[in-house]
Amino acid sequence: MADSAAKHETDELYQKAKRAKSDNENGGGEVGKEIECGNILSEFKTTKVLSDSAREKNIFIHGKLADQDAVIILEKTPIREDTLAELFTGSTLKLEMKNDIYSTYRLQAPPQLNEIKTTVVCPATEKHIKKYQRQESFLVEETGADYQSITLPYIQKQSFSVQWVYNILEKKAEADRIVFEDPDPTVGFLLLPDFKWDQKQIDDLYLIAITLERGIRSLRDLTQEHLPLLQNIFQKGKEAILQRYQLPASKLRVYLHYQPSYYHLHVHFTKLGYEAPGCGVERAHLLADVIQNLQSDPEYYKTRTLYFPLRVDDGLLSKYKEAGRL
Ligand code: GTA
Repeated sequence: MADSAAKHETDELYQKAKRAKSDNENGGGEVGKEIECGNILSEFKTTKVLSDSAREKNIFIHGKLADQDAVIILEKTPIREDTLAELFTGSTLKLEMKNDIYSTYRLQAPPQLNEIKTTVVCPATEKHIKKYQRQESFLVEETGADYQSITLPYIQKQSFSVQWVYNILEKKAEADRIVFEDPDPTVGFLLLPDFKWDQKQIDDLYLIAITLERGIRSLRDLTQEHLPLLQNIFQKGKEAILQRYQLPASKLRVYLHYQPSYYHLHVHFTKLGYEAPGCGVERAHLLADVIQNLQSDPEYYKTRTLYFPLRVDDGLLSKYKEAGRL
C-alpha cells in the first residue's frame, strides 16, 4: 500500500517535471537542451579500464583522444515509465530460454530508448585518472592543526582546477542550464543540474548550488559570518527545486562534501533515496547540520576534528603518512 502510494507520488512528480521541462523547451528556459555533435569518440583509443560496476551499469575508461589523455564515463540510464509503451511496441525480442511459465529474452530497443550517458574529460590530468581508478581507501582523522599544517598547503598546490566553476559563474558555460540565480555578491549563488544528472527522470535528481563569492574553499573555511549565505542557499535552493521539479524539501538530501574535489564552495542537492556517489557519512555533511553547528559554535569547522576517506595513491594521504598521522 505504502509502496504504491510512493510510486504514484513519484509518477506524478515525474509527469509534472516533464511538463515543466517541455514548457522550458518551448521558451520558458532551456533545461535539457541537446546539441547534435559529431562522434568525437570514434577516434578514442582505450588504454585501460579504470573501474566498472555491473550493479551501477557504468564503466570508467582511460585512453587517448587525438593524442591527449582522456577519461570517458559510460553509464546506462534508468528505464523510464513514460517510454514503456514505445519500448513494448517498437522493440524486437529474441528468446533465450523457456521453461514452464518462465522465459527470458534479449530485447532490442529502438535507438532513442537505448542511449548511454557519456561523460568526457579531455585533456585529463594524472589526478583525474587516479580519481576515477578503483582503489582502496583509508579514513583520515584531521584536526584543525592538521588542516593548517598538512591539508591546506597540499590543496593550495595540488587541487583540481575550478575553471569550470568560473565558466559557470561568468555564464561562459552552462548558462542555459541555470535553474535559479541569486545575484547578491555576498549571499548569492547559482543552482544548476550537476553533470552527473541527465535530467531525464526525477529519481536521480542532482543539482549543485555554487556560491558567487570566490575564495571559500570548503567546510573548513566556514564561520558564523557565512550563516546568511548557507541559509540563503538552503532556503532558496529548496524553493527553486519545488517550483521547477515539484520535489518538496522532505524529498531532498542537501549536503557538502569534505574533502571536496573542487575547492570552491558548492552544495549538493540530491533526491532522497538516490544513492549518489559520495553521499555516505564519511564524506557528506548535511547543510542543516552545518548551519546548526555554526550557530552553536562560530569556529566549529576551524577547530573540530573531521574525518574523510582518501584513496591509496592520493598525494594527500602520503602527506598524512609522512607526518606520522596514519
Ligand atoms: N554542472 O563541468 C561541470 C562539473 N564538473 C566538472 C563537476 N561537476 C560538474 N557539474 C556541472 N558541470 O557532483 C559536479 C560533480 C560533483 C560536483 C563537485 O560538481 O559531478 P565535489 O567537489 O564534492 O567533488 O563535487 P566529487 O563529488 O568528488 O566529484 P565527483 O566528480 O562527483 O566524483 C565523486 C565520484 O562520483 C567519483 O569518484 C566517481 O566514482 C563518481 N562519478 C563521477 N562522475 C561520474 C559520472 N559522470 N557518472 C557516474 N559516476 C560518476
